Amino acid sequence: MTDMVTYELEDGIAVITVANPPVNALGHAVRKGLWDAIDRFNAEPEAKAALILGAGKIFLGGADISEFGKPPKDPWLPEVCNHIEAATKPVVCAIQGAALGGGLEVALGCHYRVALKGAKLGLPEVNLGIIPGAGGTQRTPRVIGVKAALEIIPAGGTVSAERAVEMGLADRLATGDPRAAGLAFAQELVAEGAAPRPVGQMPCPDHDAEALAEARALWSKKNRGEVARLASIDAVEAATRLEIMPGLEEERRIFSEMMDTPQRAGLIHAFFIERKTAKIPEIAGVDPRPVARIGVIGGGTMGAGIATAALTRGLDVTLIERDDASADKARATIAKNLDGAVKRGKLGAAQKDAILSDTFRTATGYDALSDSDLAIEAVFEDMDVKKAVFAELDRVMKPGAILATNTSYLDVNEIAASTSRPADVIGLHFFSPAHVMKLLEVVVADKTANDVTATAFALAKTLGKTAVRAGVCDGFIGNRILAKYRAAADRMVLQGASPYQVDRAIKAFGWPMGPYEMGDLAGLDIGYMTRKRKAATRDPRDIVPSWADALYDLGRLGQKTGRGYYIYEEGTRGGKEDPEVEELVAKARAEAGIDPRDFTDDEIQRRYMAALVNEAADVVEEGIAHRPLDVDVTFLYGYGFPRFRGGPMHWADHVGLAGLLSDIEDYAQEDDFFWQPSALLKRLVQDNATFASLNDKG
Ligand code: T1G
Repeated sequence: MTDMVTYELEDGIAVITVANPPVNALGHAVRKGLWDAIDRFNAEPEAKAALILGAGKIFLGGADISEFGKPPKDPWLPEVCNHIEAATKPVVCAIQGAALGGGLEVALGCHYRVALKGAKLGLPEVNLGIIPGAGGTQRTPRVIGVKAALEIIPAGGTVSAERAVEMGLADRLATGDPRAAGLAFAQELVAEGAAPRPVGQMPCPDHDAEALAEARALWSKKNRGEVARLASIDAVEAATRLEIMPGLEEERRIFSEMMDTPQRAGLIHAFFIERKTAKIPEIAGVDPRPVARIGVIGGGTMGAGIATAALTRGLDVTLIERDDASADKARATIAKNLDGAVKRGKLGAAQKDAILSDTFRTATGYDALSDSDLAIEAVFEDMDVKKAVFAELDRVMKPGAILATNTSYLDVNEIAASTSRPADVIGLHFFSPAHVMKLLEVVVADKTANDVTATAFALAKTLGKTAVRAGVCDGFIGNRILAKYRAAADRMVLQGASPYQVDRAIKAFGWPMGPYEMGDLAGLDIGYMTRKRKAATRDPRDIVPSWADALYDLGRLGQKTGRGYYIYEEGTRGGKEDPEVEELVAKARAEAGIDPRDFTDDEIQRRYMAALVNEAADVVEEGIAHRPLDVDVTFLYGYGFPRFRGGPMHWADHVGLAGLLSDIEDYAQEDDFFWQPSALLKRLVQDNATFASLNDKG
């Protein structure tokens, strides 16, 4: 055994416990320990059955992802599972908290399984760009059938302990201590003379052609572009025609194929970086201020969304509106949001009622916030309006309370300076809908105290969001970069690409929408207002998409008016291309004296991404984003960047920074105003370095 796997005999049961905090990952030492423990169990006549346990809050969290990409060391996990299964006496496991990936595969190598209430059992491998590689695709369908296995494996999903027992994935449901539950079950099995029940020896599951076809159809559309989900279906199908050993070989073949894909690298990068954004020096070891009661100022879409996010996570919310009618409207919006959470199974109906009667209230006077721990305003995006709100907050809120703004671009330093307590002021930039989108940009102003920043990150965790630290600039991280690649798209349209071709090419790259569909969704008035706001300081060499202003003048604001770049008809999904838009673009080209040229989809993707990465490099260079990984997380969680590509900076490393820089230098030949190669990008190329090399920055 190793010190990560202990073996003790208790009343004839060999209790084998894995202890590898924090998640009992099945690293080499654990695998070796399990292998040796089973050898000892087989050789020990006093041991009539074995019980495998995971110490701490979860059973086994899966293979050790940090070992991926390194040469695997014997014994491999599939062999450990086979070794457990081949034990000469019954092996039981007790699952608390989670049995995920290899963790569930170890459980399936056992002969019997008891699941503790609250435990999650699942095979999330496809979320990492691989497939279950230790028997999961072969044993799961043998135990629960192909249809049920396809409910879990290509989805990378989990099932509850109750559902696992219903499906037959676990034999028993228990409560309390996993060791006691496991021992009781093991003793029962010994008493009834139960024999080992190797899953691998169960017959091949029926070839459910319909379920396989349905799964293939579903996963060809969902998570578009990801290969592992479809490959996992092939592995499940193999179980219907191959005995266990050839089936395990086929699974290993497909697993190894997936391990070599850039998607695996991208998805694992995404897995690790989402846990790193909170690891920044300024809050290391800093205690957050307690936040139990918050105030929200403004009950529009954003304010109501923020209030909903806080309420569903147990916070007490007082929402301030200017009058009773607006307050009632906000309450109705929040009630509707809560209904959605109930429908999605995220909230119980009784919880919703309790929220609306107990922890949520509205008021029309700021004095109602006198005992709030934090207030966040989501009022009209105008500096004077914001300053007036902050003056009131400054007047009424208790010492130590935090004053936050949800502004998406205004200068948080200027807002802070308008109060008597700039150290307590911070930006909390939510993304709409605020109760759904995971990203929260924590905008740290010059005078923001570190414990206020720490409180913002703690609040994000409470709200189930992923926080990214951002510095103060126009648009912070995401919107500043968005403005750049959005402008690159407009330049391509002016040069000859159709907006519709741009959208198609960008969706083919893996984005959920192209820039023009996105504009129609968000509302073309937003872009119009931004252009007007920047008009006074616009460089004369810059271009303005006059066709976009024309659409605004025509009242074509996108989906909300039934027409924008696309025509939206009742009852039809998506929009239809609009020849009138093409005419507006042609007019703009003529006015600019441009003879339109063709673009390939590849060039559209390259230019769009080059603009994104180049601006992102500046954002990192200026310290607006702490590291490239913070840009990756921003785009994965706030802008729908395809997760299998790991984030824009990971993608840039993958395609090669030198090639990107060379493209940008070529583009600069035609337009050295818009295309200015980032100093950081040039430095990295010169040093033959990558963005990843900057991610370990403390
Ligand atoms: N390997 C290595 N490190 C892991 C890990 C893993 N499997 N899971 C978590 N960590 C780290 C994580 O990075 C963080 O590190 C710390 O543990 C706490 O994590 C052959 C090949 C288990 C539900 O996909 O879903 O098995 O930031 O904050 O909220 O078929 O972690 O502290 O330095 O998330 O309590 C399949 C992934 C692997 C499970 C616990 N398994 N992990 O949540 O803690 S592939 C997974 C989770 C596989 C086999 C294949 C969650 C959790 P740090 P945490 P948590």
